[in-house]
Amino acid sequence: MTKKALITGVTGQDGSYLAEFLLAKGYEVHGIKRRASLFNTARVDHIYQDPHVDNARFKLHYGDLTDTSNLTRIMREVEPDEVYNLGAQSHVAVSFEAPEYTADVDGIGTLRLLEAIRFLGLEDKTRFYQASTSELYGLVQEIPQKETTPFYPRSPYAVAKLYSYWITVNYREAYGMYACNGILFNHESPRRGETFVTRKITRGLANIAQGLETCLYMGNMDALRDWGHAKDYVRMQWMMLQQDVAEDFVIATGVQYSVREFITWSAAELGMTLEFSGEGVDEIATVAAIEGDKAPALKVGDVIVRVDPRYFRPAEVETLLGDPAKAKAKLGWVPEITTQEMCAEMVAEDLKVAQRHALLKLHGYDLPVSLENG
Ligand code: NDP
Ligand code: GDR
Repeated sequence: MTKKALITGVTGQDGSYLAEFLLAKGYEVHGIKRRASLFNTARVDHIYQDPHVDNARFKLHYGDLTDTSNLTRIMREVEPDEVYNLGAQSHVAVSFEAPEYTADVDGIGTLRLLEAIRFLGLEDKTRFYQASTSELYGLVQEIPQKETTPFYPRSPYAVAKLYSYWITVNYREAYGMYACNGILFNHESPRRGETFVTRKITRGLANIAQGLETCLYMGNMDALRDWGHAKDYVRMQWMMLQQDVAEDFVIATGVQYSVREFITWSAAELGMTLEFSGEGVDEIATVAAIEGDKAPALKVGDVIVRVDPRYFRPAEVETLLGDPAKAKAKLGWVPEITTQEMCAEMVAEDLKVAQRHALLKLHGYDLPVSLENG
């Protein structure tokens, strides 16, 4: 029997990799996408299947995590074997601007899905994965963080996700549902949203190298994160739903780096050596040396990174470092892609796009480069 999976957030970074992964495993994959005024399926267009042909295994449904009847109807239509709740307002800084919406989507949205499963009597059939997060640890109580480390959320996003974490545990305990949390540390890829720090850096520096932007404005460059590759992490999401007993797992690399280090590596991928000077809001990074031909728009002495306090958060999570020992011991999961390899892949992809834009610009077709920041 073909297994059916339902993915919320299928148009996002993880949703797109997970959909690919499950299709390759032979699943019928249903995804929930939001109505938007522009196309919002760029990350899944390559796996789109014409619904008019027979045996299409990738199906999209309009929906929203704020809409109970919509979620319940889709759940009834699909009767999935596995639900992956990846949909969220996932930007921590934005959650301070839109706390109520974030609580509704990232907190109550999870309850709506769990209740839909229960209401339809699917408790024994449908397994549920909740996209929990290292942000739950916030102001860290223990280093490194593992499944038993106490939570201390530091943003409306993290507080909403705390609700989702516990309601998932609660439905497992109260109703015997196969429901589990993956407590995932930061994971990135060339498909990462442009306003998360890694992608902001790789895209921004590639644009600067090609003369499409002049300076990258950053927030807290001292922040430390445990960054893995999204491809490795979606594999683990699936593995968590294949066990005999539902359990929660930390997924991380076990290594942490600073935002400044990520900037340094990204610049190096473009042939640049950077020199950081100044402190706090006056810190800058200057081009100290250039090799190769990836940064034709720059010369030694150019200042290409500055601090803009608007990117500081009202309450910051300074350091996160995960301990993935349980995932390794119980599931045999280890990440296959290192943080540096991931950085190189992201820079290479963003450079290709920047080079195309630069070429068009050279020939008089000046496409606007989106300067939306985050
Ligand atoms: P993205 O921001 O790339 O994707 C989020 C997805 O959720 C998008 O498809 C988005 O749709 C959708 N979405 C947003 N709001 C709603 C809503 N109201 N109703 C339905 N769908 C909605 O996130 P990631 O792929 O990076 O992360 C996936 C999940 O994992 C999220 O829940 C995130 O919080 C969590 N997480 C992520 C980590 C990471 O480092 N990436 C680490 C730990 C947890 P649209 O495309 O239309 O915007
Ligand atoms: P995070 O990711 O908040 O950890 O949440 P993000 O990449 O946004 O920030 C990581 C760290 O970098 C610092 N930072 C900046 N961040 C952004 N976005 N823009 C900047 O200019 C900037 N300068 C410094 C931040 O302050 C922070 O310390 C991500 C999301 O994917 C969540 O959904 C997920 O739950 C967690 O990772 C794990």
